[in-house]
Amino acid sequence: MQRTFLAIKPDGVQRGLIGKIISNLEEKGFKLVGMKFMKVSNELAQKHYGEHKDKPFFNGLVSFITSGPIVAMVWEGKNIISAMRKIMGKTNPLDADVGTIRGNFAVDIGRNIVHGSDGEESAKREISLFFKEEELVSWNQDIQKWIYE
Ligand code: DAT
Ligand code: MG
Repeated sequence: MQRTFLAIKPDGVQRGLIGKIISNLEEKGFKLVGMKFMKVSNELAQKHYGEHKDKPFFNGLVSFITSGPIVAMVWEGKNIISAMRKIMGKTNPLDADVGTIRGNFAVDIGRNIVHGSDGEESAKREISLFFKEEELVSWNQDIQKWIYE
C-alpha cells in the first residue's frame, strides 16, 4: 500500500466541494489516514511549493494557497499516487478529462481545486510537511476485502 498527500485548496473549500471530493475518494475505496482543516502559513506555502520558486506564477501560487482554509489529507491505497493524479485530472482544468475533479469542477489553472503529490519522493516530503507521524491513523478498513483481491 502506498500513501499520498492531497489538499483541497481554498477555492475547493470556498465552493463547498469538500464533501463531494472526500465522498469520491471513499467511494473509490481509498482509505483516509490523516486530515486537517487549516490555514497554510506563508512559510509552509513556500516550502510546499519550493520546486516552483523560480517560476513566474510562484508568488501568486503562495498567496492563493494562503488565502483561505484548506483541507490537508493523507490517503492510502494501491498505487494511490498515480491513481490520485488521474482522479484529479490535468493541471490545467480545460485539459482535464470529464469525470476528474478538475475536469468537473474547475476552469482556470490558478483555481484548480486540489493538490496531489506527483511521486513517491514528493508524497513523503509533503506528508511530513503537513503531518506529524502521530497525527496519521493506522486502522483496518473492514470493507478492504471487497476492494482488494
Ligand atoms: P499540479 O498541481 O498538477 O501538480 P504543478 O505542480 O505543475 O501542477 O503546479 C502547481 C500549481 O501551480 C498548479 O496546480 C497550478 C499552478 N500552476 C502551474 N502551472 C502554472 C502556470 N503555467 N500558470 C499559472 N499557474 C500555474
Ligand atoms: Mg505538483
